[in-house]
Parts: sequence; structure tokens; C-alpha cells
Amino acid sequence: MAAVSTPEREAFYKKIDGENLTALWTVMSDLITPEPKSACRPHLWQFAAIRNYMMEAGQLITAKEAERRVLILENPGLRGQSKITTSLYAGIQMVIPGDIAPAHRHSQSALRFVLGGKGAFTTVDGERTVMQPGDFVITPSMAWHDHGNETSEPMFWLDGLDIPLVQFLDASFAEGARDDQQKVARPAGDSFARYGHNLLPVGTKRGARTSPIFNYPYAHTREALEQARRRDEWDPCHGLKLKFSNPETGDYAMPTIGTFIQLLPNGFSTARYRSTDATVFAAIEGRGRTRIGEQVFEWGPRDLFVVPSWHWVTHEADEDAVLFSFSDRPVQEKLDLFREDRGNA
Ligand code: GTQ
Repeated sequence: MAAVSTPEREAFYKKIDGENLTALWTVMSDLITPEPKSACRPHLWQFAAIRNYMMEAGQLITAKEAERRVLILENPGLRGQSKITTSLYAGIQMVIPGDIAPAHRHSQSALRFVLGGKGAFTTVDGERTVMQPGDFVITPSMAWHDHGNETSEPMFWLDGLDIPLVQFLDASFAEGARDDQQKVARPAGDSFARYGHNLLPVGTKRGARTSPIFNYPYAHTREALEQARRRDEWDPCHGLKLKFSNPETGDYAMPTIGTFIQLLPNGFSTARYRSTDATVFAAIEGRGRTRIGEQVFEWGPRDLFVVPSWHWVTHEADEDAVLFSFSDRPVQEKLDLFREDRGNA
């Protein structure tokens, strides 16, 4: 409840304002809300439109000059802040044949979810991984990374970073490398070979919170969904939804960003669901629609949409559909702030 205004009160507020003081009772209801209240809005970006703009950007600037040739997905309620949700950043990155996105490192953690192209690479701390559509790739905090493309077609991926979160905490460090490209120090597939088979090296404890697997190939992800589908155990709110996990800890694959893959079979329609983690979705297969509050968004392969905190959401698939998604859920869970509401399901 807001306190009523009187001339005496207003004069008082003005007087203390000069002393860098504010009366709590004038702002309390904006600070402590009965439910999440966010400027973040529901929105969908069609990949086809972004792809055209990216090709145009390819004529304007090289990856080397840009450092990263990325178009930021800005939430319409948070324009000018480089945010897709209050805590997370998303962008679409294009790496065309011959590009070199030079090596750098930063405190922000990054994920890539590959949308199109075939066989461009990223090198993370000396290991190169060749990427395919649907692959989920991690760049841990402070890991050196550069990207390149020795194929004949452009590659596009979704970047998800914890930039706003790190900004909020004033904890950003970054540096460029002397050489644009890192020396490849380990064979391709090394991290998956070591950690991707339910076996862990004995006697070496990494103690890192980010998964040692940095490419979760779509072929494996898709197979996991397909196997699970045979069990026919559908969650009314999510269809079939799996989280990418760190094999060393069983926790999320990244410390600040939770990443998920979900299958909605042809004709499936979910029960309403809401949660405190605003979530970014990328469709990789299939078509359907998502209702967020009162708005309906139609999506197909490679389209991207965002669901703000505590908005009711339902999905409907017209074909077998696969959705990748990410949010700040790991952070909220660790701070005992995460809440979800499954309606009556
Ligand atoms: O690929 O390293 O979208 O540093 C934003 C910042 C991508 C990257 C982004 C980055 C990168």
C-alpha cells in the first residue's frame, strides 16, 4: 500500500533526497512484490528474418573486426540492455567460411546451441570441436575460445551467456589472446571420450562446477529422447523434458545456466505451467505453438522465443517437435528462490 502524499511529506522527501536518503514507505511496494513483476516480455524471433540480416551483416563486417559477429536478441521490454531476460543474454552468431573469431576469454559462461550449418568449429582451452545442428556446446568461465569455419557453408548458432548476471555482480574480467587462434593441444572428441560414457577418471578431481564435456552432440541427445519416448511416460506440463547434466556432479552442465531438451510428440498439448526462471526456447525440429499468458506464438525449426518469469505457458505440437531451452534455474535453486506451479497437473 502506498503512503498518501501530503505537502509536509513531499517537503521532507525532497530534503532527505539531497542527503542520498529515500523513505522506504514510498518505494516498498515496488521493491517487495507479492509476485514476480518483470519488465521482461514474451516474444518470438523468426530465424528466417534473422538469417537474412546476418547475411547482410556478413557484407558489412568480418568476424575478426567484430570480434564476434552476433545479433543480440533484445527483449522488447528491456531494449538497450542487451538482455533477453533480466538475468541472461542471447544472440545469434554467424561464422562464415574463412572467418576467424579471435581467441579471448571472460568470466561470463557461454553456451552455443547450433541452429544451422555443418562442421564449423570452436576451440575451447585447446580442444577443437566440430559442430552440427542441435549440438549443445559449453564455453566455461575464463576458458580461452575462438571460432572458425573451414567448410563451404555459413554456420549459425544461438549464444546464451550470463552477461547480465555477471554485470549485476560487477564481476566481469576479460582478455584477448596474443594469437587469433589457439594451438590445438588435445584431439577432437577428447572431453567426450573421457567423460561421456558414464565412466570418470580415477585419481583426478577437477573441482570445477562446469561440465568437463563441452559438446553434447545432438545425435546422442536425440537418441536419449527417442529411447525415453518408448517408455511412454509423458509429463503433462513438459512432454518429455531432460536436463543436460555435469557427469562429475549430476548438477546442471553449467553453474549459472540450466539447459534442457524436450520432446513434444505430434498432437501433444501441455498442461499450463509457470516458474520463476524466465526461459529462452529454440525449436530445433517440428512445428507448433506456445501460449504465454494471453499471447500465442507460432514456431517452426530454428525460431526462438522467451517466456518471462511467472507467466503461464502451454505448448502444442503439430509435428514431433524438439525444443532446447535455457534459464537461470541453477542460480535460483541454489539460493532457495526457485518456485514452480504446475496448475492442477
Ligand atoms: O562467442 O565468445 O554472443 O564473447 C557474446 C560474447 C558470443 C563468444 C556472444 C561472446 C561471444
